[in-house]
Amino acid sequence: MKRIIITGAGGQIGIELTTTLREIYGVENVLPTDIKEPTHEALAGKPFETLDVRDHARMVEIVKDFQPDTIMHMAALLSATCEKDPFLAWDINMHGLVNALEVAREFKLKFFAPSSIAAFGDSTPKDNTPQVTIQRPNTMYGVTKVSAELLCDYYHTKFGVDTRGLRFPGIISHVQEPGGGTTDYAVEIYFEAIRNGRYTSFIDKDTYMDMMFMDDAIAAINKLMSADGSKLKDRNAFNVSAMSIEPEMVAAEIRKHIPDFELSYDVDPVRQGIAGSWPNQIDSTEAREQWGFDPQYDLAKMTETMLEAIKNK
Ligand code: AKB
Repeated sequence: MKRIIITGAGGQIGIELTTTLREIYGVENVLPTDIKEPTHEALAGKPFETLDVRDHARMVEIVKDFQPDTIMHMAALLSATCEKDPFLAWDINMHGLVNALEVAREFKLKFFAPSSIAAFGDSTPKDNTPQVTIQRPNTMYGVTKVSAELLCDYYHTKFGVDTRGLRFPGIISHVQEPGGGTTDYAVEIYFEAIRNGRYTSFIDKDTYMDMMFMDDAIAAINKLMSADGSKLKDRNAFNVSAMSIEPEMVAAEIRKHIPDFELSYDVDPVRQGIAGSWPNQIDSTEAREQWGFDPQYDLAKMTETMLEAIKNK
């Protein structure tokens, strides 16, 4: 039986990860934690602990009490938020990660942490971006993500911690809207399409970025975590993506359901700059070959699912 602690469980991925893992392993075997008390109905009223991931002593206390075999470290600030306060970003993203890795080492826990397409930079090949390639990001978020990938590999080779990780693209979901990310436009556009029939994008047309529907992201985490470790050539920083899209493509797909949907632009130079430094399309071959990554949602299926779910909220 698995027992899993999740940090940053109140975030966009954390909420749905908690729900899915609880369905698989039972409510009492999955402990969500977050710096803030839960507000989302999926977490409210069930076992939960507040945790600032920078507080190592508190993390140890929770682990000693809950006795998990796995820690999933989801707590991090996203790209645009990191640029607003780079020092705080380093503190939360790196200090939190080291604490979680240390706990995994001390208590022999299996470990998961997400990386991001932000771990690439301007000098990375933009198309069909390989898993192993030039990584010189020029954002604080990207710097913390490359450092995290390296640190997770280090804890595996040096201390034998079973660290695993995925380089996520933008994750699209209807359960919880994300906050502070560059790919957030691709979530907001669906909510605004249903609420107002129009959307003003902060990301410019023809800006291609990788994306994935939440169900595929959660399935990918579970698949990687249950893969036979002896068969994995890599542990961390697997490229995973289901589609490469730009705003006009999303709008065209939405118009198949809402014909008079209007898309306009008011480009945010900070987030546009970040998007421009990321790949257009990453290559997920290693994930497919090493542990069977197999996303089920393309843009059409994702759009239909998003609009239907938001309409029924
Ligand atoms: C962001 O936009 O910051 C995130 C990411 C791609 O890591 N969604």
